[in-house]
Amino acid sequence: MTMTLTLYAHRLSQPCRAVEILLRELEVPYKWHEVDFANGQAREPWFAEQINAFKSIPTLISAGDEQSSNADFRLAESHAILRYVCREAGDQEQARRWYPGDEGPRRSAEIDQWLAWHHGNIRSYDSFHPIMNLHLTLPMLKYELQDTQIRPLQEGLKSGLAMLESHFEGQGADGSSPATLCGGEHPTLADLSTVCELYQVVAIGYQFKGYPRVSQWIETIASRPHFKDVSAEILDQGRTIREQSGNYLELENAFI
Ligand SMILES: N[C@@H](CCC(=O)N[C@@H](CS)C(=O)NCC(=O)O)C(=O)O
Repeated sequence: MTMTLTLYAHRLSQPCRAVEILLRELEVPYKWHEVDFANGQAREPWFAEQINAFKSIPTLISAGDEQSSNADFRLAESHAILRYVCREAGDQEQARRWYPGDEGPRRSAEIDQWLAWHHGNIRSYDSFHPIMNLHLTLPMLKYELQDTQIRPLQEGLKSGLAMLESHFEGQGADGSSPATLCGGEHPTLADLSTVCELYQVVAIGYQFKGYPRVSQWIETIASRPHFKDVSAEILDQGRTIREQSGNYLELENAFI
């Protein structure tokens, strides 16, 4: 990749972290532009007009080539960005491990399948932002909101975790050797995207006690280079919530 890339993102956003970790893994140079999405910056008119009409981060912009008057190339949706980065990265040997593209149509299709499942399942039950709201609300409302807003998400997440656990069990992962979603030692985009999502829950201090293979898989992916650096802010945010939460979050027993 010889063009200049700019990543519009924020490190408290799961899809943004997945893209940034991949850029670093593949040693693709990029400029960083932080978008204060929590304060509504992605919803401002200039953002929709100049950056991304979907009003979301991450957005990746490849600067156009002035000499041939090519326009900038703007791409939204993390899964599309992840695949694009793999297709364009200079180090194709490494990139194909994450996503083989035309070199491995079946493996790529399987990765696509898990990415789609991640968006429709694991991500829909992400409880980080509701827990953040809970953290900021009045103490008298915390227990009530925990029941009405957090528990239903956790129940939904449990069926996804059970699916993953039995998938790994079927692959023969015995809890001592690392497993990946599509088999083989090297993780793919599917592992990266899904683990970045689950890691938000781990950052708060939740333990997936009933899902040992899933826990091991998360730990394996999270111990790769760059993962913890890019996750430092979500870990800080999670720690603050945990330290000030008292016992109402049931960190040890929510996922048994
Ligand atoms: N499907 C999108 C989801 C992106 C997304 O939800 N981004 C959130 C941050 S995590 C966002 O941009 N929120 C801005 C807003 O709601 O104003 C992707 O994978 O890129």
